[in-house]
Amino acid sequence: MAQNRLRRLFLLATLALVVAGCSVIGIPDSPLNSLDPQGPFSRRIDALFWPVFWVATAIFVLVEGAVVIAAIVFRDRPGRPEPRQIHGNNKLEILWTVIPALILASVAVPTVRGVIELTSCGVDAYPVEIIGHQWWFEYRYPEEGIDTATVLVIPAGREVCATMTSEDVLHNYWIPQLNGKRYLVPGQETLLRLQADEPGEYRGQCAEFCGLSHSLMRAEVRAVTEEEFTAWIAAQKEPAAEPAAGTPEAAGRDVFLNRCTQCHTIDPVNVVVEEAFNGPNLTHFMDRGWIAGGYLPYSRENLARWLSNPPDTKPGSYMPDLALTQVEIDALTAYLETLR
Ligand code: HEC
Ligand SMILES: [Cu+2]
Repeated sequence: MAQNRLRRLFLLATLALVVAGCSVIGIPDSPLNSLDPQGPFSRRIDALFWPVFWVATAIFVLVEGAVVIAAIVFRDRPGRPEPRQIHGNNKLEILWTVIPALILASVAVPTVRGVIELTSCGVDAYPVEIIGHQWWFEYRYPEEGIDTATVLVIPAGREVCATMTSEDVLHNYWIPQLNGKRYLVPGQETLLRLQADEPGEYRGQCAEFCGLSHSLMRAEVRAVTEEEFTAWIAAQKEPAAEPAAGTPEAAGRDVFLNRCTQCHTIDPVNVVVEEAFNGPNLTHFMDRGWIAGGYLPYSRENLARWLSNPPDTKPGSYMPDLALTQVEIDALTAYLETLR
């Protein structure tokens, strides 16, 4: 008796957990809601998902209902004769082969059409490149020569065509409100169409397990108006401002020159030769509002935490603990904050 009650409680608790996992709506730090489309490509998926979901639900209710009714109506009772057997009834066998085949075909046609539509970009789409790294996303704007990270800035209302690849292992780019997920494959190129109806911030997450800090590999698409986009492009093309001699910012630039140039570019201070474990381009670091692949929001405390021991904050991070002193961290912070 007590054991039964315990088992029931355990089942209920498990169910509650599962359901809680699905309810991302309204929880501040989990805006990965694929049931809230904010652009034509996610809407295309949504428009396929709901009819299929309701057809599947109707079939489930019909089939399970028939099983339950059959089990109750035809259950064994003392003295009851065996119910009529229908095994080998050709008419029935054909019927329940043809009906599911028709249902599957009617789902398959729009699905295949949708897959084809979602995997080739429109001719006028704005081109960007997305490169996966353990554990951050790099973005390049080939028409502009811009190289940035974590936050992909796009013009709202316009299609963006991302050509994606990976520097190391499999990653997967997923902005639930804008499109489904798509792999980033080393040595191959995949395409992803992105479009947001309205300006806004759309959060994302690497959706393929890619090592220790996979869950901390986040992304964001920031859709802006056409005017803001033009201004953003112009600002990104500007080199970083040179700090005046003798200021804390200048001291920070010197620490950067001594300790960081192996992995990070700040135009016009240095240029890193492309290698496997480079870090993000820091020329306009402050524009992103995030640190370390969109995992920590920007704040002085978080930057100090990051610089003092990156792998402690983000397990396995390829930015090593450089044993920086507090003085160096303060100087770096002053300098990095000028990189807008
Ligand atoms: C051996 C290579 C390496 C060195 C040296 C290095 N970094 Fe990094 N850095 C990285 C990598 C890789 C990342 C991305 C880590 C991640 O998100 O998982 C990173 C991330 C960062 C970020 C976060 C950037 C963003 O947009 O998310 C900052 C800031 C940063 N590094 C500053 C520095 C500074 C300052 C120094 C010098 C004191 C430095 N790094 C030295 C490899 C390096
Ligand atoms: Cu990943």
